[in-house]
Amino acid sequence: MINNNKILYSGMQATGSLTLGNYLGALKNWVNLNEEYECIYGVMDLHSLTVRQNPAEFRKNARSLYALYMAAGLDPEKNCIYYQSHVPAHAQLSWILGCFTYMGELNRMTQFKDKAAKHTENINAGLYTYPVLMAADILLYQADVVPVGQDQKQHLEITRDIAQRFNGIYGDVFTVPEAYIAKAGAKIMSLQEPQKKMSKSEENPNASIWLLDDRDSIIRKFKRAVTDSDTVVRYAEEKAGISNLMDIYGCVTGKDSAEIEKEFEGKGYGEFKLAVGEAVADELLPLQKRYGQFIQDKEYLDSMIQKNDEKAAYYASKTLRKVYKKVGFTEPAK
Ligand code: ATP
Ligand code: LTN
Repeated sequence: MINNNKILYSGMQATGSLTLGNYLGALKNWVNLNEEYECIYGVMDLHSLTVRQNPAEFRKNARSLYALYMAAGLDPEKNCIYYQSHVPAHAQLSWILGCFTYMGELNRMTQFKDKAAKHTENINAGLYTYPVLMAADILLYQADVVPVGQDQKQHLEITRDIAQRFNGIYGDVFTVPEAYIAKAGAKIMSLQEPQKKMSKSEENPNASIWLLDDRDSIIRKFKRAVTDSDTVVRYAEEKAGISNLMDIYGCVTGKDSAEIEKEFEGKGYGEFKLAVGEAVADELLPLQKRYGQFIQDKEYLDSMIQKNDEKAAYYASKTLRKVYKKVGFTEPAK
């Protein structure tokens, strides 16, 4: 690639608005990684289509995601931020890799099982082959590392298996990527059902914090967060709600659980929840301000998208050409 830096690749689906889980588990940890890696981030709109989308809203969400990446601190001049659907090589490589993936492997994917259970009216083939497209995303760019939240670990494992299988047959074609899962914030749970992860596609408005929620809504949602009948702020498996709030507070303030327990010793849950709400609202305010500026600057946004789409397409086409050759496709007559 451009220099000798290692390649880092990640992305998010352009489905709905981002949650605090997406932010603390992924996006926040991506900032500054460009000092160490050549960073490439996709707006994963092909993946979004596995769930039915309203076209106008979908287009808006994808652009909003691009601006949120920027607002979180990813500079599009230093990070290649592009749209997955603008680079046809993703779909092309995905077909090929699908022929090197076993149904038995896909049957084991927990995300598929969860989403199939949630969308019983639309269990489509795309939902099933989702991990193959994700493998194509990563392998196209010869990524060394892929920063994601805990829930994506299984998809990284299947990507590695597919890459190793392919390399075993055709020689060293793909870099075998490593998952990079930050300890803090790797799994932020729902505020209403702390056994479930906080999710973008959540229907209960009190369960997720959206990055663009206003201060009052953020504080109100934390006040209503489900906890337990105890009164002590303490990190423990059986105290899922409080432990989740402690994780969130820790991510935002940089404090560990011992420090947090000490800070709220002798204080009730009410005071603790308010402190978490305020800390999160304070953390998100500058991001929200930057978002407001970026989303309005149509010209700059368009120019960055265009420039980075081209860059991504260039990298991707190199890998795809190699794969076409290795598998034995006939070159078109010149
Ligand atoms: P959906 O609810 O539509 O499935 P999602 O909220 O899981 O979406 P994705 O686009 O699938 O969002 O994920 C984007 C990134 O955010 C991934 O790296 C994922 O691991 C991370 N992530 C998602 N939810 C959480 C969470 N609750 N805690 C920590 N990280 C998360
Ligand atoms: N499945 C991912 C989004 C995603 C992704 C990727 C992440 C699609 N392709 C490639 C990292 C690398 C998710 O977060 N749900």
